[in-house]
Amino acid sequence: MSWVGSLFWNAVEEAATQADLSSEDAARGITAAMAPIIWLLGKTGSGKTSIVAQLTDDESALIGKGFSPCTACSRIYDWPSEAPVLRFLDTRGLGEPGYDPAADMAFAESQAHFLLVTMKVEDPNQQEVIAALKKVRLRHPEWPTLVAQTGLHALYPRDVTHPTEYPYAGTDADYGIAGLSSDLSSALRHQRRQFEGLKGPPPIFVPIDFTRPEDGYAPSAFGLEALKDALEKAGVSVLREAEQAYADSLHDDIAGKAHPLILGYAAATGASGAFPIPIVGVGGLVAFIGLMLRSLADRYQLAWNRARLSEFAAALGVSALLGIGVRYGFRELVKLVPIAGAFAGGALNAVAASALVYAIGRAACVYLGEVRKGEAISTEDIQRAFKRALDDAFDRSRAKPGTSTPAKSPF
Ligand SMILES: Nc1nc2c(ncn2[C@@H]2O[C@H](COP(=O)(O)OP(=O)(O)OP(=O)(O)O)[C@@H](O)[C@H]2O)c(=O)[nH]1
Ligand SMILES: [Mg+2]
Repeated sequence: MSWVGSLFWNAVEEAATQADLSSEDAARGITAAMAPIIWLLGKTGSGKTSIVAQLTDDESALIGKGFSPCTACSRIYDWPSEAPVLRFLDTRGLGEPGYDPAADMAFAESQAHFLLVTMKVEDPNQQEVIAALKKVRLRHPEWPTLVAQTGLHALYPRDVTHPTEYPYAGTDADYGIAGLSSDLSSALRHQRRQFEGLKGPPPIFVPIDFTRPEDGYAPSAFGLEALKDALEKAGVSVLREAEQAYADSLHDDIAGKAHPLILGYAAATGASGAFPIPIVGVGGLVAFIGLMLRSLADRYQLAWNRARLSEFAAALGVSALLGIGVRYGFRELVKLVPIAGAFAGGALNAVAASALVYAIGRAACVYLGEVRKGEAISTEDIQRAFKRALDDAFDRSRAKPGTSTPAKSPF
């Protein structure tokens, strides 16, 4: 057995020791533990749950009818649910008479990595939200903060609908406001000014309008793409990939259905960059590969054994693994080569680790698919899937092949 085969074997053996946990529960637990949490903060009725519903397609996200506060206690939504790469912490709205948010705020602050503040643009009275945010930022000035300014059409002149092109693009605090109706532009500006003096970098503002179909505004999720772009810009780089994985999971083939799972493990491995989550070491990486391989085999209703792992490792090819490592200018893969039965110590570059997990997962689907169908194993197909997945991951991390180690986690 090659060293790659032994590596996989050890990893899968290790995963088997956690047999009391189903592979699906393990995937959900591990990925959720590593996924960044976005905290929705705002007054009651400002559109927090509407944002969660739009971004996650989760039908259990209950949106208020506008008469009374809707979300009564904090709830975490996992996206995608089977192996989350992102989590949304929806909270009870501020500003209800008699509600002291101190305990809920402390809980949210202990969980979150990122803030998404919501405010209805027609509501100038945001002192409570701003005060809460300022306190949080005093302790966490580095937390990326997005401000969704919601309910735009409330301040449109009579008979005006949404512009055909989203007009609020740009970088400074006044972006996109010039040329709008004066009520709307002054309301947007008034809210933005209240963030002056916030510790840490200024927030990113995203005007949106998520209406019900019967309101008659098209599109009903005006600004949704801008919100996703802003989330990506602020460091939530996994969002688009998670959407793709989710779309693939609706397909009929097992590989498509397994995409979120692979992405979940890859993202969990590479969680770093914008979020203060520790990078897994080599041991962690091997464990993740083992758990992922076990989950994938379960999906294909197959089990790994020594022969299959050897075959898969041989198809992948040690030279392919190491050759790709050199091509991308990272030497991290060398740390995986066991020296006298033990791995070289040290943390692994999160980008390399995460790309590697992703690529092994995608290649394993090709291998397992062929085994399941009883087809001859195609080394070419397996290597092609592996290389394509690695390329995808590195494209996303904006690495320049052969130049330097990529700076940004791909997921
Ligand atoms: N026009 C408009 N209405 C919105 C927008 N976002 C939410 N709404 C509406 O505002 C109401 C409250 O929305 P929710 O998403 O439940 O607000 P919330 O912040 O979760 O409210 P609580 O759970 O009470 O704290 C609903 O009727 C939504 O349809 C928006 O961007 N534009
Ligand atoms: Mg709500």
